[in-house]
Amino acid sequence: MKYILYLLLTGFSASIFAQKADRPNIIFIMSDDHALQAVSAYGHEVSKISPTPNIDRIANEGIKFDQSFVTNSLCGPSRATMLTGKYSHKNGFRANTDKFDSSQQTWISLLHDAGYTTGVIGKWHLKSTPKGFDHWNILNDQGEYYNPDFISNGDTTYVEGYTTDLVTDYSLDWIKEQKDADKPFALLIHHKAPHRNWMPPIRYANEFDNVEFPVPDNYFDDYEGRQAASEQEMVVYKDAQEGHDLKMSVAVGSDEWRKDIWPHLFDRLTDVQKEAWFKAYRAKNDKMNASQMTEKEMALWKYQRYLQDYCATVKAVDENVGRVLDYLDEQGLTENTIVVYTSDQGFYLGEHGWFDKRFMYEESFKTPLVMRYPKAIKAGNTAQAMVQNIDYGPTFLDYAGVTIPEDMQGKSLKTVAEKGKTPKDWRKSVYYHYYEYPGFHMVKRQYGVRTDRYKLIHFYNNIDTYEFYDLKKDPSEMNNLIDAPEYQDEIASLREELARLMKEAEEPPYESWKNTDYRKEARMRRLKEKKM
Ligand code: SGN
Ligand code: CA
Repeated sequence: MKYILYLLLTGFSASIFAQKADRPNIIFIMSDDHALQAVSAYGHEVSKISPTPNIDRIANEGIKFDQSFVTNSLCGPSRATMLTGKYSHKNGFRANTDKFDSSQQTWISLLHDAGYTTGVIGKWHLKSTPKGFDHWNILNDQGEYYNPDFISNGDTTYVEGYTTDLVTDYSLDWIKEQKDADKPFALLIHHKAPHRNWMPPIRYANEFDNVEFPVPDNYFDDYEGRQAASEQEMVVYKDAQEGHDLKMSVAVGSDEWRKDIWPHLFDRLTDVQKEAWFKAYRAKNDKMNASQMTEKEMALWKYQRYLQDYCATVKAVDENVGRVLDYLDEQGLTENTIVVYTSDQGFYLGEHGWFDKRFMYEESFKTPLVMRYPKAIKAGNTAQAMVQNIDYGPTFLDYAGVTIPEDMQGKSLKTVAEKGKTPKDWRKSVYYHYYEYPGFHMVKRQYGVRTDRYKLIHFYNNIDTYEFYDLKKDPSEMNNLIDAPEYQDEIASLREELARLMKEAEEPPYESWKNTDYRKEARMRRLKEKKM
């Protein structure tokens, strides 16, 4: 008896408590398509008009990664990469048409096996059912901004409300259930916003009506010397739908939207929500319809409307990040919880005239990444090490004291996060590969390498062009210098570096994927599933 009491008072109880105290909780907040130009911690012009004080809090109380990249700038592929710590060709999810094999190893399932309680709430977009999670409550496919369907354990529930708020409500409820448990927890909070079609909550629908967003210098880019860039379909003033995307009404006095090929999304609003929506947009739409704009003026007007709506959805994301941080403070959980904020990729806010992502150019290749862990990470640091979304899994495993499997291709960010400095043996370049062509926005297939200063991209499949940029002299990537005599040595060494990276990543031979038909593969898969 005495012995049992002794065990209880010392070793046994201590080991349980030590276990929980030694292993941090993890809250991974990811939004969808959040450009770092719209995170004020990064200091860009847009975010000066539309600040994100709560996301900045994570940066100020932790570390901000200035050189944070994705491996494939698209939703599903990025999520699969994050979960597995592997490039798309290794985790099998190359394009949004793919289906994630969720029986494969993920950092979440490893943490689960190691005694963590795990959950995911919000956008999933990987087609297969989440595995390795004690709790999952996910949006249907892309998810809806208003009154979304949530799917949990096979049951679909229609929930009234604004999705960014709901995802947070559910997340806080779940954290509440975990906070006093003996086990640490890991929660993925995945927002739909600020993904297209940028529908703000009513409370912010007029938030940016009276400001002027600065127009990027290359908004009217002519794409000279860049064939792939000239053949996409993601120009704000050409390809954004006037109804669906820009919420423009047909005429003065009418609330009816112009072109919207997906009207079911707006139709989800209740009559009360619709009335409030029309009230918010009517006057500004009437003003637009009453004015006589030239083509150029209209293109600029569309840019303002795009940014107004985009930033209004961001404001709600930021506000909801604040709710999570406040809750951690209230519950005394801040100290022992790692909080990460990131996006599944970057996004164009009018640079090159665009919305959307996919290209290996900086705006969509980069993604915001801030991380806080008061126990181990000093406040206020900024990292210049090149990091990628393959690194997140290894980082969380490292912090949880779980062995990082050999086949994870990323590196733990623990040392970078804690020292702020780039370790001497850190990677000197990053590899990128985008596959989804043909597809939405018709961005060509491409792969490439980026060092701290240079970038080489090969566009392939139905095109065969190379682009080379000197990012120091040309940060907006307007001058393709692939034929410039003074850069030929640099280009040759970048080609070598690219080959080395592809070998290291165990990318199969070029000929084996150059012409893969991803859409056909998806059709075959669906057919097979139907037969089963
Ligand atoms: C939807 C969007 C596209 C977007 C893809 C992929 N159209 O199809 O603009 O590129 O998703 O985005 S929408 O009007 O239906 O929103 S991703 O983030 O899921 O990869
Ligand atoms: Ca996305």
